[in-house]
Amino acid sequence: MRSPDLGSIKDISKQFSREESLEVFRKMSLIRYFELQAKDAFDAKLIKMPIYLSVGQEAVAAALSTAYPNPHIFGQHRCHDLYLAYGGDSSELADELLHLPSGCAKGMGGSASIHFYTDAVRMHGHDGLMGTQVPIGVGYALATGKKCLIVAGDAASEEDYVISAMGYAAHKKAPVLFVGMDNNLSILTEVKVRRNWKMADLAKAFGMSAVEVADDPWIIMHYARELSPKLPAYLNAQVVRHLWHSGTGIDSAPEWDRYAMVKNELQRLGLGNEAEKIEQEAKNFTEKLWQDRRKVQQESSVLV
Ligand SMILES: Cc1ncc(C[n+]2csc(CCOP(=O)(O)OP(=O)(O)O)c2C)c(N)n1
Ligand SMILES: [Mg+2]
Repeated sequence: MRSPDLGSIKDISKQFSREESLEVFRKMSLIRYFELQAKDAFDAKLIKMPIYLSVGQEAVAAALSTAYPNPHIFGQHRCHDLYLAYGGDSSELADELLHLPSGCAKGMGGSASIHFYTDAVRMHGHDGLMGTQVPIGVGYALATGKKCLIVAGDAASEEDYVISAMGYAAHKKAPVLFVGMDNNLSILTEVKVRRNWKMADLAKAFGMSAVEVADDPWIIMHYARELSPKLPAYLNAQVVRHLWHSGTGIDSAPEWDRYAMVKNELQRLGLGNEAEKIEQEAKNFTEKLWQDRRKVQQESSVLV
């Protein structure tokens, strides 16, 4: 069953410092407003490749980057959220989407295949085939012994090679936190049409610790910390995709808007003014960033 309250714990937000709560909201705001600017650029036909936006799904990446720091990251096609939350360069992501050679994948990867690898942010690019990041990430974790974060959508998780890789990771104790970014959709097909089992149950059957919760960032932080010493482990997060699978359209009102809910909660915690300031800063920052990068694109020859 889907619910914005799934797995909620009363007053969980009060267990986190004011700095952590505001840090998560800062990252959510960066993602939300960066993505809305990317949407504008796409609508203005400045982006010629398919785009997979994270609008609505911001909270999980923001919370993970705070509570599960510095992993090797293996994401999939919808991954602007992970990239921005973990500190990927926002200018290089805008350039990537605008096909500029200064993009994080030299303008050749586009939205689905962003790659950003530095000592601080270790995000491995995706090849566009659903779920391949899972066996690749498991192999990486086992070969290097390094802590990994592997994120897969509710549909990608159904691929046979994903399930077998998870079973192997459990057997060999790979240092991986698996996160199911579960927006209930494979393009337009809901989970209940596709299967009668849950990823968290499957992970448990393999012997992993596993939870299924909604995308409340305080809950995600709580479980990310609880699961970290027990890797491999699995966290299924119910999220809401506000825009089309690919592109910028809207089919219907979202099931919930976690961004607005987090703002309300910050108000309840007495952090309303700080939150407003953070939101305004994110709006200003991303607007200026995209204006600048669009100008660079205009002056280049990439769209000729
Ligand atoms: C192996 C493979 N099969 C089909 C596709 C086409 N395809 C791309 S994304 C997608 C749905 C992905 O759903 P999910 O993993 O839940 O991620 P979401 O887009 O919902 O974030 C499909 C069917 C593909 N890219 N790769
Ligand atoms: Mg999905």
